[in-house]
Amino acid sequence: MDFQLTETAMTARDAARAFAERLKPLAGAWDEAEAIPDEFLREGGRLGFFGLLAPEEYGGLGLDALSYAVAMEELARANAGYQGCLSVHNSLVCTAVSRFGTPEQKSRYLPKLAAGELIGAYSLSEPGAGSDAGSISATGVSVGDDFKVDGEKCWVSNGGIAGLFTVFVSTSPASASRGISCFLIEKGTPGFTIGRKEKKMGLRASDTRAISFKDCRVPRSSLLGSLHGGFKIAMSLLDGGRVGIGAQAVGIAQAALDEAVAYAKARKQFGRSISEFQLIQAKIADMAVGVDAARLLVRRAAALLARGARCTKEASMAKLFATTAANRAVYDALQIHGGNGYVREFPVERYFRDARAGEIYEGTSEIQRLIIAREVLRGRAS
Ligand code: COS
Repeated sequence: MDFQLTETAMTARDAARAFAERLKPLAGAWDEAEAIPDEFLREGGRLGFFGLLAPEEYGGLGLDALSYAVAMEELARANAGYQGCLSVHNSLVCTAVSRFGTPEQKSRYLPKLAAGELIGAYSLSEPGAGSDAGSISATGVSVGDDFKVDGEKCWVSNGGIAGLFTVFVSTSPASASRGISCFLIEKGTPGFTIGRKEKKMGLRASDTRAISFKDCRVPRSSLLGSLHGGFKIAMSLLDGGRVGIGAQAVGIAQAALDEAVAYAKARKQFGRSISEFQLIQAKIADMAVGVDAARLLVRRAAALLARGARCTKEASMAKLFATTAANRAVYDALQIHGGNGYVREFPVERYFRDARAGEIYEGTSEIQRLIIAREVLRGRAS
């Protein structure tokens, strides 16, 4: 494995870092407001951040997965709520359309997605189908030239700001996960309702909704990929999505480490800086090891993805390790801050809340372990 970043990855990192410097001071206010101001969604679009993975011929930047992961880490280090919005849009929606879309679907959606004029959302989970994603009960029934979609979906990141949703429904309930199909459904389609906004613990700037469909007619042309082929689309997209969540965790962990180091050097107790105390140093050392190891696992999975190789095991390893390391890092960073870590004046309180989602969404840590164990037992080599 080459540990040197490519020119493209370094350019992506520097561009993301420059934008991140503007996003960082705004993160606390957006967390309080539980929203990203429209002007910053537009600005992200203008700068290309909504088209990171979309092919150049459709107006995107066509970044490889490694350069993308490096950019995602920088953005999450500054403002994880904003990065969470970009991660879902790029990894789960732009990639869905570019990999599985028909030429018509690509030309209809990708230029707008890449420009950030259309924001994407991914809708798989249901109130009764979380970890067991194959058990979804929303249905799509063929009626003439259309499909009639009915059912409830939840935990839809970007739900309140998206214009295009990848919606997974059962088109053959008797076939369970082998009877799931994916439809591209536009906001405003009659019978499609955007529901309540979730009051989340962290990543609060990112807009998460429940959505529902009642007698919602969508044309056959909105089917993404093959009929009943949706589960594999959902799973293979999540491989890439999990690399994005791993990168998010690395960014949050790095931010927590940065704050912990600065605070430990500045804070004086017992007549000296607390950074001189070995119990503080042990925490800083553990955080630094966690950040570096997580970054390496994320970049390995991203490098595999960039080569077009299947990276199910490596993506799950990266997500599992990075989100665990991030939660440990934010815990220690908060502890180093003492009482000041427990109030909103200092950003570690937000990092603590933001990091928690990583062990839950796009597959819990328990599901990542299950996936890793299955892949290892099947003898899939890295
Ligand atoms: N890429 C491509 N295909 C995949 C795949 C992947 N990463 N993972 C599974 N598949 C395929 C399998 O090869 C299998 O294909 P065949 O029908 O040809 O045999 C099919 O999909 C079914 O796979 P499997 O039998 O492993 O499915 P399970 O129902 O046992 O579920 C888990 C597997 C638990 C891993 C899956 O449900 C999962 O990831 N759950 C978590 C869902 C999640 O992350 N939700 C959050 C959504 S975003 S908030």
